[in-house]
Order: sequence, then structure tokens, then C-alpha cells
Amino acid sequence: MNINELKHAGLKKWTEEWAALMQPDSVEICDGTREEYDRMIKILVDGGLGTPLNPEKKPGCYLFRSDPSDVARAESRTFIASKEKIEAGPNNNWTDPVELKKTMTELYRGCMKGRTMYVIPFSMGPVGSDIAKIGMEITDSPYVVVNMHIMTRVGKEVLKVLGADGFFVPCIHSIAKPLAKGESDNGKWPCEPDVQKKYISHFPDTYEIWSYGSGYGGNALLGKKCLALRIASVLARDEGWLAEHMLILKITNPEGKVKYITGALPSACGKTNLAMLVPTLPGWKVETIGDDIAWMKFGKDGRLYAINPEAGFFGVAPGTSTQSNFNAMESIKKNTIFTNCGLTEDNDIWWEEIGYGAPGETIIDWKGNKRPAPKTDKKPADEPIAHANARFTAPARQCPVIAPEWEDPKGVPISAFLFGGRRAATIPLVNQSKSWVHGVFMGSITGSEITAAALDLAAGTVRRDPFAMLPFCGYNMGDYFNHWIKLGQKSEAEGRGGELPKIFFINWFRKNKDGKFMWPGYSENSRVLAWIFDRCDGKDNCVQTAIGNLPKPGAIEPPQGVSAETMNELCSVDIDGWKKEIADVRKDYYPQYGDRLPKVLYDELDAIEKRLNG
Ligand code: OXD
Ligand code: MN
Repeated sequence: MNINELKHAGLKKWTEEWAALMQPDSVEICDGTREEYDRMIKILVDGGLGTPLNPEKKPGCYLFRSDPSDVARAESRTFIASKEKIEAGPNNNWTDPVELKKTMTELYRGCMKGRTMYVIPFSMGPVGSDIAKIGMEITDSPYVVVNMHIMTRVGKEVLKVLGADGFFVPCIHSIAKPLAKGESDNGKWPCEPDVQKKYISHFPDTYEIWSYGSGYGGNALLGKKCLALRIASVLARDEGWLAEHMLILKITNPEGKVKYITGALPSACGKTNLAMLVPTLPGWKVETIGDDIAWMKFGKDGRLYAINPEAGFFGVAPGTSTQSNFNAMESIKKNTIFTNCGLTEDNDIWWEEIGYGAPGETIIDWKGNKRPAPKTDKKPADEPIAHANARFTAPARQCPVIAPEWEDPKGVPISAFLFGGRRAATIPLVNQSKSWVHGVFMGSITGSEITAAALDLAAGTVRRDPFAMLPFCGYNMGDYFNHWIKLGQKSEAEGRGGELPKIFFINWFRKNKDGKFMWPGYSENSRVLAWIFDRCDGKDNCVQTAIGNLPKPGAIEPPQGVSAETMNELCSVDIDGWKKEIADVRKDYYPQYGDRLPKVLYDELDAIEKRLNG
């Protein structure tokens, strides 16, 4: 499609203005068709950026290798440019929006010379759903176009819903690598290699996104973290709904009763695995609605309804195996884009902990170097073969356990929220909040322990990642807590409090004195989900404690290899540990939010402390 076919005057003017600034050779409006996808892939393969994989093993799949400067979300270069600094809060990098726009406008001038400017009309959520939003991404990267085809709904249907004057979130993206006459990418991933010159900017007051210099993942596929979390969290605050970093799963009990549960876990805590879990508990079934993001609005019945705004999975490859996530492995067998994985001699992908050694004698690592093929799936002694943040982009419909209603425009009614992190001590296996505000308190103190090796912090240090939204909340986190509290209070004031999802805190990662995991995790987590399911039905399966409602002894049958004693420890209150936790929150965590922290959260802190001392 070309610009003149656009019916939305504002969109047409916006496109023309950006094209005038960026000076591409041509402008193309994306139509979302298979023909367009194939044409973009051909450009990428011809340019030496994409490698077609073995059609017998991975039909319709391609491997890409990015620049070593461009392998993950650039958090230090991610900005929330609200008018006032306080509106961005201590959780964000703030910069003045006027200055930032001035700087970036100059960077954008002529940045698309020698390239095509693509305009991608996309819907986050089923096209036309009341919960969905439309975005428009301008980009000069065909890699972004094909990834957006998988991760969102792209094309003419979206323009139809947008109509002549509908609202869209404007998303500007450039890889910052204009081409001189006769120049081509020639196998080199185009981007701005100096990290300090990359920008992932958000303007919450005007709901705009401007990204420059990176072609990778969340920096470049602007529908995902930028729109569906950072800008959507602001829209949700302004419009009275929730945009969350949450998986959505459907669980069916042996009697055929269904519930929907969402879960917020920080990165690297197994959200995708939980969303696609294969239960060990006989008769129980888990199906997937989404693995990363949930948008939720209240229905007329007072219940919260969730949609998955995405259409694909952008999953971390290393560590994914048939053992850790059978359904993810099934989902990526065809029509999948792999980035920064190893390439085997038989033109298949490979990564650390894929479950098997690499075939043949040699393998090409993510940097393009030929190396000896690892005989096991463990990381070689020197450098990893796949980058630790290597990814697969796969259509969600290819997941064998995708729930049939995953694209229902009404969304699915949520019964429970899970919060959790990676905590070696103190935090029990599962704990139900005593009230909505207590649940918000739990979400606010969510944290994950990090090893010294990983982040240069003392081992055992807890990095608080409230609601798993630390890198993704587009405004002051104190106000975000308040938004959650207000939604609960409104629902209670309307007599609908009983319809609110119940809130649970989970922790699969407790370790014993020998540093061994006490809980096997993965499929055995179905036992915890079953307990939660029954709690939502009001089953008498808990004991009330100082920190919340814990499973009654025997309410969760221990899996093989877990003794009754261990189970007891996993489900009891570690009084001393909790006193330390509370002291840490009071002294080192909550004060950063100043007077933006809702007072009721301090009241919760006082109440728990009193109960622990009582
Ligand atoms: C992701 C993340 O990529 O949370 O989903 O980092
Ligand atoms: Mn995520």
C-alpha cells in the first residue's frame, strides 16, 4: 500500500512528516499479508542477514545474528520523558521531553536514506476488541516488520477499525544506519553500535514512543514492552484498567471446572514455562492464553477480563528444552524466527540446555564463529554458543496447548493473580493475601535474588521488582501502587469486592542448607495451582498466619522426592526471616517512593510486623 491509500487524515499527515524528516528512498504501508512477510524475508536473506534453516527440520524458519552491541533491552538508554521528573518516579530514567525530542529529531534527520520506510498498522489484542489498542510503527527494518507480523496483528483490518479518525499510539523506530548509493547491509546487522547513542524513549503525556539505534527485541518491536507495558500502563492509569507484565493461563480441574489465572514474575523466573505447564496432577489441564503481558478491564458483572495483547511468543531460547517446556519446543518447530542461537552443521538451531549435544563436528556460534560442536547441552568452557538472551519469535497459534478462546475479544474472567520471584529463603511456596490491599503490598515487595556472578551484587541480594514491572512501568511506581489500591477500593465500594481476583504469592525457588532446591518446580507446580484453584472456590484448605493464608498441612500432596518435613518447611512462616524482610522494606526499599507511596502500604507493613511480634 502507499500513503495515498490511507483514509485517516491524521495518519497520512504524520507519515508524510516523518518521511520528510527521515528521507527514505520509498514509503510502504504494511498490509500484513503472507506475500509481504515472504518479500521481507527475501530482502533479509538476500542482504545476508537471515539464514534459512533446514526445511526438513525447521520449515519456514530463519536464523539471524545481531550486532554484539545489540543483544538485549537497553535499560540504561530507556527513558520516560514526562513533563515533570517526579511523574517518572525513582523507577525510571527521566529526561526532559523537549530536550529529548530536539536531540532525537536531529538524529532522525536523514536516518533512512537509501532504505524503505515501512509503516506498520498493528493491533495489540484481537482486532476490534474493546480492550485492544491500535499502534502505528514507522521503521526502516524489514526484520522488525516480520517480527511484528508474528507478535501482533498487522494490516488492513487494523486500518479498517482505525477508521478516518481513530486513536493510535505513534511509534517511531529507526536502526540508525542510512545506506549510501550502492551500499548494502552485506551480512552486517545494521544498528548504532555505540550503546550511548541508542534511545528508547517514551513520552507518557502524549502517549508516544521514539526509538533509535537498536534493531533488537523490546527496543525495536515497539508493540511489546514500549506500547503494551510502558505506554499502556499510563493509558490504564488514565482510563481505569490494568496493563501488566503477566502470563495468562487457563486451568481445568478433574471435574471439568475452568478458571483463568494471571501471574507476574520477573524475567528469568519461568513465566513462559508456567503458562505452558504440563501438569503432573492426574486429571488437571493447563492451557495458554498468553506468556508475557495481560491487559484487564472490568466487565459489567464486576469481574476483571483479560486479553493477551500479543499474537506470538518472544521467548528466551537457552534453557528451553522438551524437559523444561515441551509446549514451547513444539511451538517453534516451524514459521519461527530465531535470533542469536547456534547454527548446527545440518542447518538447525542449538543452544545451551536444549536437552542434547550438537550434531556433527562443528557449530557456528551467535557471533558467526566456527567452533567445535558441544557433545552435551552444557555451556562450553569458554564462551556460550548461543547468546544468553537468544530468542525465538513464534506464532502463539502454533502452541499445542493454546486455549481455543485465546483470541476472544471479550477476554477471559480472572480468578487469581500470582506474584512471585526467585527467593532462596523466607518466602513460602504459596501464600494467599488476607485482603486486596495486603495483596498489593505483596506485589509491591516482589523481588528476586541474584547471584554475585550475574549482576555484580552480593550473593543473596534481593532486587525488588514490584509486580515484575520495574523496567516496564511508564510512570511513578508509587502512583502505580495507588492505582491498584484504588481499583480494589472502587470495586469494594460498588459491592463487587467478592468478584476481585484473589491474590497469591508464589516461590518455586526455596533452597535448603546445602544450597539445593527444595521444590522440583516445572510440572509439579500444578500442585500449587490446584491449591490456588480450590482456594478461589473457598475450599477450607488453608491456615491463617501472620503473613497470609498458607496451605493446611496435607492440603498439597508432596511430589516424589519431597518429604513431609520439607513440605512443612516450604509452607510455614519463617518468623526471623520475615522480620528481616519487613525491616528491609521499611528501611531500604519503601523510602525511595517518598510521599508517592500510598499510606495504606505502610499500614500493611505495620500490621504484619505487629502480627509477627505478637
Ligand atoms: C521479556 C522480559 O523479554 O521480560 O519478556 O525481559
Ligand atoms: Mn517479559
